[in-house]
Amino acid sequence: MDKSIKSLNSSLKNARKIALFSHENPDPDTVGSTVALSNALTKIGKNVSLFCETEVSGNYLFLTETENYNRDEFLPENFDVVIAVDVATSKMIGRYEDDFLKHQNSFRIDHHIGGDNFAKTNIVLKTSACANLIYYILKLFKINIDESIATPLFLGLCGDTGIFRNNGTDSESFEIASKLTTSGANIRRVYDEFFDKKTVSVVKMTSNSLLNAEVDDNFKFAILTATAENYKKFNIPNNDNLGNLPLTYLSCGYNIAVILKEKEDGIHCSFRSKPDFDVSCIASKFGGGGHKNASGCKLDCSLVDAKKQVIKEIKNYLKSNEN
Ligand SMILES: [Mn+2]
Repeated sequence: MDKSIKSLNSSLKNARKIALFSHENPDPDTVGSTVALSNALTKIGKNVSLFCETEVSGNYLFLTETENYNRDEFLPENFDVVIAVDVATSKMIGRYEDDFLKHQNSFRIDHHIGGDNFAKTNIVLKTSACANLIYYILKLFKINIDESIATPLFLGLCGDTGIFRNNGTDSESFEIASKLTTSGANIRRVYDEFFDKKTVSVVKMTSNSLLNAEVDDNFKFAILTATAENYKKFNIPNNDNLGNLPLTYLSCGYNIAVILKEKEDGIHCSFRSKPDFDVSCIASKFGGGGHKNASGCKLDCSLVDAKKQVIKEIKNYLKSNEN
């Protein structure tokens, strides 16, 4: 066993109270991996508390354990071990950052190679999802993986692989999926209750965004918007996931598609592209980043200004890409 995993093993053995942290604006991998680890530790008699800067709600509630997030107060001295799960940088744990960093027995379990090693012990492995790493760790610790652990891990794996479609998907993703299915993962519930379930208001909101998309047939890109007015009109909570709307325009033959979401703290941009186009170059112009074909950034300006700037950078990128 690797030194950092040994250290986690002995810390967990001696611990009574453990705090687990998911990253802000949570995605299925951080939530699924955290809940799975929590269920595993609870099974071996530990007292586990879950924390996330952002409310974990909506479709995540099909995992009933998500109701346990932020139920307890985070006082670092009350916990023997603190663990950040699928968190690349300490900033991503939001208001808990300072107290987490002060803790003497902190761990980070993550699959982002480029992240900060902000915990006292960092367990980092490049895999398609943090869920895979949690699976390996639980196996090493000889904890039986049952449905209550396999289902949230499957959610995490599906999330980070775009349901086994994106560039991060590899043979290992399918191997872990197979093992989780054997362990009793309820894959039907993950698809039906997390990925496919929508409220009528989300259907109306997304239809509106698709209908009002602007396309550039010359440069082959599409811009979608989710306006604050429509968030209000269709009564969509700020943290609701509108799904992967830009993909619809990629399937219509556009090479780059972006959705601009007008939220309280700024304009959230989410870019998607065909394999030969690198949208992380565009997102990085605005201080964002991500993957080659799926990237994001935030702009602190009006929706109109954001749109202008984004269109300009997409065109610049496509022009330079031509040569
Ligand atoms: Mn992840």
